[in-house]
Amino acid sequence: MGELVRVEIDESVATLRLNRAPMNALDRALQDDLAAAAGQVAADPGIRAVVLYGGERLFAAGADIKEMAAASYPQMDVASSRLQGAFNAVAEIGKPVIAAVTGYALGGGLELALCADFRVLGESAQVGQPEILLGLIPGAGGTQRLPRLIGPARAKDLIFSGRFVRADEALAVGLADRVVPDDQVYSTAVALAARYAAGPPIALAAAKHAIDAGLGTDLRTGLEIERLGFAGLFATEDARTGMRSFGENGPGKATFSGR
Ligand code: CO8
Repeated sequence: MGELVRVEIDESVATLRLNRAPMNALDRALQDDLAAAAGQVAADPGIRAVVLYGGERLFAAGADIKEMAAASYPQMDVASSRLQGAFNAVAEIGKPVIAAVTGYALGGGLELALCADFRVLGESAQVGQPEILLGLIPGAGGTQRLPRLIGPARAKDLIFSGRFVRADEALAVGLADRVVPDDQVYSTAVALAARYAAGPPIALAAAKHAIDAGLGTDLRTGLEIERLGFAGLFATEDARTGMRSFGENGPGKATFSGR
């Protein structure tokens, strides 16, 4: 597997660790490694939750501006499609995914964190979509995933201004789910991941799919996605186990096999 995104597995939690000093700039090679790593953790039934991590110093400073600067329109048409494909592979991992954000998450770095289900930020983290300062707009999901998360007006403020947002503001607008001391970012994210990892994986995948696919559609279609997912779980051993355990031992005592 690639050196620019390491897959580190500890029991049922996998960490996708960005590893491109000094800024984890998301060049083409890192994007390819990211897509491969997302595919690996998605396909491995032993992995039940995932942490995205850029290391103790920073999450990622965005696309590699130096690589991007020379691109023509036709080249960027292909390159932006490849980057969105890699990010979509992360967003579509059918397991709980938590971004552990220290330092900067900017541009494509923030857009990668937006592909996670939750974001844990360190107290000195700063996030933003500074593409406008380059004469650009976000190209890896920022104009779509950010307004869905924090609302259109707040997203427009960040995208129009390019300003950096500190952790307390990120928490207030729902861009961060938890803010913790910098040295506890990774351990907090792993603990959160481990908690979700104990749940029934097929039901977790169905819940994530129903929410994410439902948000992209109208209410009636979303409700139908939910209904089909709900009914489908009656084909799983975990649903039998969960409901039987409730009858025998009360709520929240079941151990799930993942079948
Ligand atoms: N790309 C390439 N190199 C970078 C990047 C980057 N995104 N960010 C920093 N660097 C480089 C700097 O040029 C510098 O290199 P050198 O040492 O050779 O001069 C080195 O990293 C250290 O950077 P600084 O000296 O600037 O460090 P500071 O601590 O002063 O500042 C910042 C750190 C705040 C992160 C600052 O470097 C910065 O603002 N970086 C740019 C952030 C940015 O604009 N990100 C958005 C990029 S565009 C994007 O992500 C679009 C995504 C979709 C595109 C789809 C295309 C495929």
